[in-house]
Amino acid sequence: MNPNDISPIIREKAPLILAEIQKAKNILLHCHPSPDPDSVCSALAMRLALEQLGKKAIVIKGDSDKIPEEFMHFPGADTIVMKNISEINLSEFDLFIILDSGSPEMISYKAPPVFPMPLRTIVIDHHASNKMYGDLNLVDICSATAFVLYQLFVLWKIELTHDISLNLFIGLYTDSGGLKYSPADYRIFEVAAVLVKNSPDFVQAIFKMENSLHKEAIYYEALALSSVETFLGDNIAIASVSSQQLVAKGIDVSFTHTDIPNMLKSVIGWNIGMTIIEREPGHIKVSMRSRDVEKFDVSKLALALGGGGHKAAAGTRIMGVTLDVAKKLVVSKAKELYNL
Ligand SMILES: [Mn+2]
Repeated sequence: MNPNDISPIIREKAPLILAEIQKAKNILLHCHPSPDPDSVCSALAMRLALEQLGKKAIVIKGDSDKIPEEFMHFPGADTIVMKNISEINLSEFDLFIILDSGSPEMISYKAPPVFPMPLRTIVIDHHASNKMYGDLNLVDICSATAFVLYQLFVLWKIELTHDISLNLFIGLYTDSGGLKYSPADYRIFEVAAVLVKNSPDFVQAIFKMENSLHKEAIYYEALALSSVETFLGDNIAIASVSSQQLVAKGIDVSFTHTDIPNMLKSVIGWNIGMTIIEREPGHIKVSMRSRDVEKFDVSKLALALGGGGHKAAAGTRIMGVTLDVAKKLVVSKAKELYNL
């Protein structure tokens, strides 16, 4: 990547973040609830970079019961500490680098930490909806947190080892939908080229991740796809699954993170694809994808419902209501927001 192509905001914040790191002794990193590869790989790559800077850092698993099995081959995944933020002693740390998390609920929705926290906090993210809640915030709206980290590491002169490169590549590749989601540009291909040169086993790593499905994931897809309903002149397609249905089929909620909203929005005329999943009674997770980000910016809908995300991909949680009530709420908000 040509040094001139590094984002101005990253160039501006890189020395400030490095100064905070140099002051710190023990650094905390986390995976966000329902972690995706960008969350896990960014945390792992940052931990390795911090080690090069002579710092002690740990990655905690966060809210999820466990890290998905298909992520456990990411370099360093075996070092993830199986704790949530409420289960660790924060006074043992002097810096918390919060990656890929637009709001405190993305650190933990079970027990969102209160800001300002007793330790220094740095937020590094790529979501437009980021609430800038850290002591220091670096938010560059781009393809992946891994892409922001790559630029920081170049500026900090971190050696892009195999393990750092593979983690960054997996984060960038997955969060950009295979280097194609908006706002993809030529820079991510240049960065991807450098990263895979340093980690030629990327093909096997991506294969392992994409081909480690459990049968429950397929059973879930069947349930979700057979539930599809359309609303507001077919503009919105919703797949919804209740916790009772999940339990009856023996499907753990960890199997509900699939690409159903994307599949739905790929249908001509279905401008927003959505899943509304009752993870457990009173806990509804909504994931949305848009096929027309100008007319149907889903980050607005997610924000109106207490969540956040990007124009093309966003989500929220709705607590304390039934699946039907949540569905009606989402549809009525969409009707209002998009004048349908
Ligand atoms: Mn991300």
